[in-house]
Amino acid sequence: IKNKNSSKENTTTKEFTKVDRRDAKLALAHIYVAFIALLLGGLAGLLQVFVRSGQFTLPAGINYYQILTVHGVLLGLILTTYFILGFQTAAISRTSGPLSNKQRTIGWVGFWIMTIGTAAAAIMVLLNEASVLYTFYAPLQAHWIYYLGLALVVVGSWTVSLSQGLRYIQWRKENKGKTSPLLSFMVVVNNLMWFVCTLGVAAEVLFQLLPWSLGLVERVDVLLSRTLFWYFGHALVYFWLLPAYMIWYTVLPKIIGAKIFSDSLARLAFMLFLLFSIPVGVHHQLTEPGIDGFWKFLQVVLTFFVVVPSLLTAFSMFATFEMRGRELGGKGLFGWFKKLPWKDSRFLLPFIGMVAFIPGGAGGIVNASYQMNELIHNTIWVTGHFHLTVATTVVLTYFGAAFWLIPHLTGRVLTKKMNDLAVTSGIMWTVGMFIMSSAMHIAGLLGAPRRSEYSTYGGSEQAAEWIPYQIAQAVGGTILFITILLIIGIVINLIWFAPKGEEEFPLAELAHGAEKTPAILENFKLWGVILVALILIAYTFPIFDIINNSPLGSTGYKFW
Ligand code: HAS
Ligand code: CU
Repeated sequence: IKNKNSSKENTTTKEFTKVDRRDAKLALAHIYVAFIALLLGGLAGLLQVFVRSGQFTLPAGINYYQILTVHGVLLGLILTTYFILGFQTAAISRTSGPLSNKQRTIGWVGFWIMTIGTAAAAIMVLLNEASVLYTFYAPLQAHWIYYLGLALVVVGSWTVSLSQGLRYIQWRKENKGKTSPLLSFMVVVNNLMWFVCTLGVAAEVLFQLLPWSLGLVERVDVLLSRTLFWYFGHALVYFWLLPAYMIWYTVLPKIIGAKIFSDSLARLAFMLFLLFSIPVGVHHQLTEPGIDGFWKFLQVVLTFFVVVPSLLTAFSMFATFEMRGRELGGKGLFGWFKKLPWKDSRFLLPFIGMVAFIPGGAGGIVNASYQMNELIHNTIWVTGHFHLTVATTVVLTYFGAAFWLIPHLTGRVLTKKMNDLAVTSGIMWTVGMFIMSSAMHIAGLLGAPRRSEYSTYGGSEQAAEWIPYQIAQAVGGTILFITILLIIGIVINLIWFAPKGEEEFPLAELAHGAEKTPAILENFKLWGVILVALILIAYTFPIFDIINNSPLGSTGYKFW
């Protein structure tokens, strides 16, 4: 019987449940690179915690800052960007439909530009010509090929995003007046945010770092370069987070047998991220001289705005879980909690990620509060913060998704045995990260610096206090590395050895009776104008001031 009241406008007319083999290849290529980066970046992390424990010295003249660069670049930039673009390609193909040949070719061109850039940057780091960490702060100066390589990664990522955007535009042309598929919409918002924020780092690399490292100019304006970097850098962390939110909003409800709580709320949250992710970068520069207090204040206020969509997300996820648990007969205040599918790795890993985001997000609010930032800035507390946010919330969600996405793309299935191993990996990750990240937070409050090699600081009493926490970090880090090996094992199974079959790309429907999505949420022109206005308000004066009041700038330094 047809339900006359079902809100047809809100549902996609066509379902693309069967994977398109050619799109699957493109998505998988990205995911392979992501997991290679996980293995190598994880190994670098293991070496780092060993060095910082004071019990180990790196062999063969390898330098601590070299492996720290490998770790940050491979995990923070390469693993994330490749996984995101691979996942998004699959998501677009699943919700808007298979890419056209032209769109797919654009995707492949982007993939190869990124990969050539990654290889170029990696070679420079391995040659010890670029031990400048993933933030590549001037006046530390790397070999120009390192900067060029990272620039190619950015240009390649634009190209891959373009192929996704073109498919979305095609959908909208073919389905005039209809609300676009939620997941496709989210992909496009994330790509737009990425494009606008990467303009900052592209300008930094192109106009400042490349001419300077090539010797065309002698000096670089350090404050300007850092400001352009953080214009990009804060939105970067949301570029990592939004794919996790895509999975929370559209995939998790399906896995637990529920529907999407509200399409409009999810779209609104994404639009708010688009608006407020960029004009907040100065909260990474609160201790820097040369930016007027008023602009720091304004960007701190905007930072508190960008917390709102995360709180919206927390609320609607909680509501989805509770409603489903009660539907299954959960009684009392917390009875519903027991009804959730705890043994399903596709649910458990992202769920642990959500729980980790409660202290992770709270730590972010501490960081953004000017007075408290004075205490924690440049301490290892910050490292603890981002190991909860990106290295737990985000990557546990990615892992949970990889366990259905990879077999979906390779035409295999996640067996019960692999699922159980995946659950174990989630628990081990939680234990390892809890130990490591708690130790980092506490040591940070005791004043331990971040980004620094082991040192007793000439036998100082304060530094002696940090050592037990550094040993705890080594214990946590070791558990994490063992977990990475287990995860790589599962991934290898899913690529080559799991039984053939059809693993679904789980995608929830909208709850019945949900309100119609207001068309204004898809009005990219309107939001674009507001976005540009916010960026101009938050950045014009500070950048004008910086350029006008800058001293000569700095020559390059190579300390390693
Ligand atoms: Fe951050 C530094 C502020 C979020 C990553 N951050 C960093 C760095 C990284 C990073 C990598 O203002 C270091 C960069 C560097 O190398 O220097 N951060 C924030 C704020 C937020 C925030 C206000 N950060 C993130 C996310 C990241 C990330 C997300 C990666 C993915 N961060 C800062 C600041 C600094 C900083 C300063 C500079 C510090 C300095 O001085 O250097 C907010 O977006 C957080 C909002 C989130 C919440 C939590 C909502 C909770 C949810 C969970 C729902 C759970 C459910 C389950 C439903 C308020 C959504 C519940 C079930 C149960 C049973 C309980
Ligand atoms: Cu930030």
